[in-house]
Amino acid sequence: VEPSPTVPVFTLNAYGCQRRTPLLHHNNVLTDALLVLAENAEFNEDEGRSVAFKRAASVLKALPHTVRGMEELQGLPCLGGHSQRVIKEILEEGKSREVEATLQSQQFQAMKALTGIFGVGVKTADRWFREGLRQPSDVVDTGQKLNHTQEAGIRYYEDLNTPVTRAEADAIGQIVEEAVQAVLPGATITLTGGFRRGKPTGHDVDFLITHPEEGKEENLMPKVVSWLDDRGLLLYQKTTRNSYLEAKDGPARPPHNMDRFERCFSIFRLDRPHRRPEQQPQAGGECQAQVGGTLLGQGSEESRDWKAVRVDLVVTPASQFAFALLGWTGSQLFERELRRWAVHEKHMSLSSHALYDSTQNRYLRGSTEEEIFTHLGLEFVPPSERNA
Ligand code: DGT
Ligand code: MG
Repeated sequence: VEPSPTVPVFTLNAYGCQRRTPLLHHNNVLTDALLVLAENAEFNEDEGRSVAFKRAASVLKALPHTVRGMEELQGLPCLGGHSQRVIKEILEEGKSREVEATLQSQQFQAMKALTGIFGVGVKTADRWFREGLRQPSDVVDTGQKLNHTQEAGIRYYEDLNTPVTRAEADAIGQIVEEAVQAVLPGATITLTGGFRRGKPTGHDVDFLITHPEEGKEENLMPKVVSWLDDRGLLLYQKTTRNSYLEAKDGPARPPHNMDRFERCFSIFRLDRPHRRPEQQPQAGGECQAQVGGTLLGQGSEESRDWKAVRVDLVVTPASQFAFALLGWTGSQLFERELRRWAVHEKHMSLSSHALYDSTQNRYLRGSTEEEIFTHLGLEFVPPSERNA
């Protein structure tokens, strides 16, 4: 069908990393709906379907106008038949029956609540759902066997499901900065993840730690963690060593896109700022983390003067910093699209460590994100436009 001349035809590139996707866009009604279906597909372990809905939503996020009719979608990439049916129904009826039914479904609601527990993935949540569990309190009441991560996830459930604000992220940044300077002067920390893309809130706070002199960063993580732990600032932490030496398949091809940096998954105990100075605890005065008496339930809001916040710390050698920065800034879909572009369009393999060119059989250096985009033959996309 020829596009009618009165319809503004707007075209977009096919890969999310070729487009600029701002945080605020014009099609939230449509993208929210498609992302519900994407999440539901994830709960059903249908990754292909989930990615298809996410790609469709991402295209709508990059449009400079609000979509009002199906004819405006002509020529746009990544809009499969299912996504188009959902969009059409919303444009015509105001809502999609499939999306409404999903939101109302017991399975979706339970999976959302159960995967909302830190340390609980889709597989565990699904097993619990089949056993009749619907919410975190059911997990406690039925005495499910939990690992340490999940125990922390249950204990701090409410806090960890309350968005982290930018102010809280900055407060955590000051603490991490102090810790890093204390154990390795000259090391630097960089806020990445959603906050670097300009998001006002996040589910966690992501930091990269490096030192300009290659090698100086080795064994830094245990020292940073001890410094924080000694001051009672960590409610939970799990550190994984770097594992480049064990790698047999080269740094650009880590399995399952998991990277091999020294990494610490943690939960910080962040003091709430809205107290009078005389109520502040003495520095270092409280060494033990306060833990709620019962497993589930953190006491009333007023009784606590701190908040549990998820923080990811990653230590990277200087030579890999730009790759790590690009890899950790996200969005998740933007990252996925970058890797897909690299493989399918450039015969390259991109990770948070390196970029390998299979045509030239060599690694390509990159000391800035801009250089990496150039190697990939892509126009540079600033972090604030990577909200694919
Ligand atoms: P948020 O925290 O939900 O507000 O949103 P983001 O965008 O900060 O998402 P997050 O914190 O899950 O991850 C930040 C970025 O880091 C994400 O785009 C993908 C990347 N990332 C997460 N986990 C890993 C990992 O294990 N390895 C690598 N290489 N990248 C990861
Ligand atoms: Mg994050």
